[in-house]
Amino acid sequence: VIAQKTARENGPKIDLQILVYPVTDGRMDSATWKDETRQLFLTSELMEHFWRHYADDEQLTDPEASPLLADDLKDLDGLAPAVVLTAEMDILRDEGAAYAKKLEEAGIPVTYKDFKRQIHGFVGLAEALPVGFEALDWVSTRIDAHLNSVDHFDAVIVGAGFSGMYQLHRLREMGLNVRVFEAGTDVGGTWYWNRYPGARVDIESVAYSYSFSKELEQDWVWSEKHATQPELLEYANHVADRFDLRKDIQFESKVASAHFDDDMNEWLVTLENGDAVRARYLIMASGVLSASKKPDIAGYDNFKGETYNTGQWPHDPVDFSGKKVAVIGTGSSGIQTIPLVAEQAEELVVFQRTANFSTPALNRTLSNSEIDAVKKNYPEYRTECRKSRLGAISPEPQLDRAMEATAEERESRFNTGWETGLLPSFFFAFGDILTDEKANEAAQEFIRDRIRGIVEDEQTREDLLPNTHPYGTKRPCLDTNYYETFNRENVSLVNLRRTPIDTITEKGIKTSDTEREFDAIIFATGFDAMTGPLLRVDIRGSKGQRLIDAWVDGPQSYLGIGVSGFPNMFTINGPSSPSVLSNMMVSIEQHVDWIADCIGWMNNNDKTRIEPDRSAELQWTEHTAQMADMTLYPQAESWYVGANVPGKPRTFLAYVGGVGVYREICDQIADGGYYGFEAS
Ligand code: NA7
Repeated sequence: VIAQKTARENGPKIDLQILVYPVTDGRMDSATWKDETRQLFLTSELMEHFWRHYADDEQLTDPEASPLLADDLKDLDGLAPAVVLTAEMDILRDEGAAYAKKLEEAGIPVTYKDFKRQIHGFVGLAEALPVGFEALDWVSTRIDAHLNSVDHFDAVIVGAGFSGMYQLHRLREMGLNVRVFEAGTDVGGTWYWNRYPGARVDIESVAYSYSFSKELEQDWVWSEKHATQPELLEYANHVADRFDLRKDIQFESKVASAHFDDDMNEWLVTLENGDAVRARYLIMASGVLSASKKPDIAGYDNFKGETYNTGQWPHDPVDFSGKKVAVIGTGSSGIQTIPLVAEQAEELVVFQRTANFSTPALNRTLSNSEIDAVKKNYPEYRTECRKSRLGAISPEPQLDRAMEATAEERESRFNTGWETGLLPSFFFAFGDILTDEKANEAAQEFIRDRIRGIVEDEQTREDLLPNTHPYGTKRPCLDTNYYETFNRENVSLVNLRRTPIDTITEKGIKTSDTEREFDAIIFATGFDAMTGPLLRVDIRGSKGQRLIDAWVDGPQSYLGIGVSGFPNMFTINGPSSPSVLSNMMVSIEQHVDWIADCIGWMNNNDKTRIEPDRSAELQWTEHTAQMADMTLYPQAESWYVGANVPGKPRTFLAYVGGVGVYREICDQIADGGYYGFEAS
């Protein structure tokens, strides 16, 4: 009544009205008023006694006693936003709900909550009925949200790598108001952080590029078969300039938490510096290999010399000339950087825990005629990539079984694979390399033979032979002179399976047999893949549930896009989507387009909340695991299963069914009205 009256009579400004099971209607005839089962604590008889104390018959229906009966709310200027709370088992429930509705219809911002199974007075009985505290929390959150009013966006995107950049572009084209938060000082994601010497993409550049803009596709010229990190970063910058993306990206802004607000159906996103915004949609474009892993090596902090992490390389070039350098780790990052560091350093010692399969990248500059040929056929080329298994179509995949071919045929195909210098060569040589142990063993032996033919020192050669896991079940690598580098005088290998690291010391690295001194140590020890970038943000979904708790036994997700209990959150390339098993650009574009279409559908259908239903999520999670179990992937201690992070639950983190099949499934789900999602 006071809120109305001040608005009507230009009285003091009321900022927010908080109505706790309010009395709004002197007619005393609502359904809950008359309901026998609700005569608890506050009965109709007692309430009528109160009414009569204040008002005579005529005053009962005066809006200054019964605010519900005012008929000028729409015309009132400056009526305060309202927070309305009712108790379900209260005789006043209906009139409180009716008033909330009336305010809303008059265009006043209202948050309304009916506390189920509660009686009148429950908030004041918090000591006896703890749900009262919940109600107090709810009210204080509402007050907080009102006082600390923050900027509102339709969507917040976390990360300005290739996925966040394109997602921003798509949503902005739809007319949405979007804010991107990026920890780095500029765009590029993976290619912004991984600046180590030798960093390159290992999918052909013409395929690892955006397809959404025909003009971009035609204008940009890739100089090499596999672009270097500087060229990829230049491409990211070009795209940011071309589509004027930076104006909606806030750099040096690391997201600390994202909490879902069930009443408003929106996310409160808070940065590490405490700044916050609200958004209807939260899109995690935070990458899959972006949470750099502090290696689990004793004495990590002891070393007094220079340390580098390939995943967080300095922006200024590092000069290793005349230095004694150690590299720990022989995954893609280590294998790419070792040959270049070896050329500079006085001495390089490589610490290898697991010998990995690597084949030559045979990188080269692209000729004009090659580039023209691709550009002429780009539409067909992109279509084929999207339909394929890996999102890349060179060389042509063969489907027959390796062990049904003659030994000569196998040798010939593997040989071609070795000589094409493309990552999928060995996967594509036969149809069963990743499903049949013997087929895989044949590929392994071929590669081991090649290594034997390159490495001169007998012990080093033996140590470099990968024999702990099937080919491809740890991410295979493409290299330039990796094995040849071990023939250099200044390079040596330490096999940590024979002489494990005891500790890092002030001066170097102590293995079980000796201590070596270094000027610099390069850690190429990998990432907390797939789930790390999501779980490093304090994400809390509906009813405050933490993502880290929901995923305590491993990630569960529907399509790798959404998580039950975390409404309006989308994960680009999330766990149980093809993601890391594919050409990331193809998968990124597919997810971004799907998410944009879904948000468009929500808006067109007046829906404000969407999340996967739990059964659809469980089915997809099980399907993902079953598909992986049909392959050799689970046999390796790889980051694909989380084995590289101590304590991480072991689950296969990607969808092996292929990007073409996966896209078809996602499209069918969307066409079927977002089957498996609950939208309201
Ligand atoms: P990876 O592929 O995870 O490689 C990390 C390497 O570091 C790998 O050889 C690990 O040996 C080694 N490592 C990790 N921890 C240790 C400790 N504590 N001691 C010794 N060695 C260790 O990461 P990358 O950055 O190379 O590549 C990641 C992906 O980026 C790559 O697959 C591409 O998709 C792009 P391990 O094999 O665990 O025995």
